[in-house]
Amino acid sequence: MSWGGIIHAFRDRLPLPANAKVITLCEGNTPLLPAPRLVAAMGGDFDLRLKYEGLNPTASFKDRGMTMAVTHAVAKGAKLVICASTGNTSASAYAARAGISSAVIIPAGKIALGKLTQALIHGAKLLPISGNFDDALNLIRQMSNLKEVEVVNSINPVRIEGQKTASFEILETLGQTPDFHFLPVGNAGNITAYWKGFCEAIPQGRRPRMFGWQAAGAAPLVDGHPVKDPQTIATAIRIGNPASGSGALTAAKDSNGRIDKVTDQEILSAYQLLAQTEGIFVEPACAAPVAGLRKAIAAGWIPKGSLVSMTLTGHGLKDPDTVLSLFPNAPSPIAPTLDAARKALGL
Ligand code: AN7
Repeated sequence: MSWGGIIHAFRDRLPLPANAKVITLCEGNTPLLPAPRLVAAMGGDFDLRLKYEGLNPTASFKDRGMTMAVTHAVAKGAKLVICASTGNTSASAYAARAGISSAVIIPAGKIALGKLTQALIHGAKLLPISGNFDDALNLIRQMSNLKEVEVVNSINPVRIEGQKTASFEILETLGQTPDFHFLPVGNAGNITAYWKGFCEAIPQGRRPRMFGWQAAGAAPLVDGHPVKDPQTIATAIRIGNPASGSGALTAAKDSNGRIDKVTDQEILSAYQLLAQTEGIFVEPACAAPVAGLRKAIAAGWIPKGSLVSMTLTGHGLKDPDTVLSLFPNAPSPIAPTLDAARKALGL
């Protein structure tokens, strides 16, 4: 049977207005890929499965929450949806699908190129601010009382409801409970959602230990206080005061997991290792849990034979500039001859 999106698949587990017209791009049902070469390269000895959320319609996990948020907004009669975003929040695509308007508040100059192009092509009104994501979210909170607009940030609880469906899919695909679940943490909506999903699907008994990863320059939950001027190459998680921070801390505490941090250098190294050992291209934020896994292996936290699942939240094509910064010297042209090709390839 063809896949009809997460609302269609999990309607009995999602709060929806009766008779709501479902706004969907058939998000969800993303692959859960084994990654033995990555584990071996890191010196581990366990089974790793990667939930590749970059294969959603707008190329990030945000689509799961946005089908819910825009379906609700349309049911309420909203004509304009608005959100603050580090770029992935896919409101513009779902608003276009619904035939309503969208506006996106973004930190000026700190949005990955691919994300900017998506918002532009879907016709969103872009409001760059001279500030960071936390400032954008503050502004959104002030706008949430305007009656003309529906706020579709993750402070909107139906977003979390949609995102929890990834946990359902992981459990269904595996047919068993992973020992650990790894994922990046920015505004902390996703880890909150995954934990909700695992708790709902497994009301009693063993659940995965949740290991969430922040970037070292933007690690308020690890450092124990908001970070005023968060800095990291992983722009998607450049967030100093996460709206769902308490949800992340609860997930870590209740699952006997942890929230930890990795440096930009560790992120960039894991980003390349994942691409080169497994053929999976992600944006830098998604490499935070990959770098975290390396740290966890080195620390001896992952027992031999464990089953580890990990969310790769967004596709690498979102952020071509980061790749180009790692490979600044494009090769110069050679003559189109066998000799020249052999020489260039060292054959
Ligand atoms: C690829 O787009 O916050 O911890 O506004 O795009 O749920 O915030 C993006 C977040 C991880 C962090 N990976 O998830 C936004 C935005 C990617 C992301 C996160 C984001 P949360």
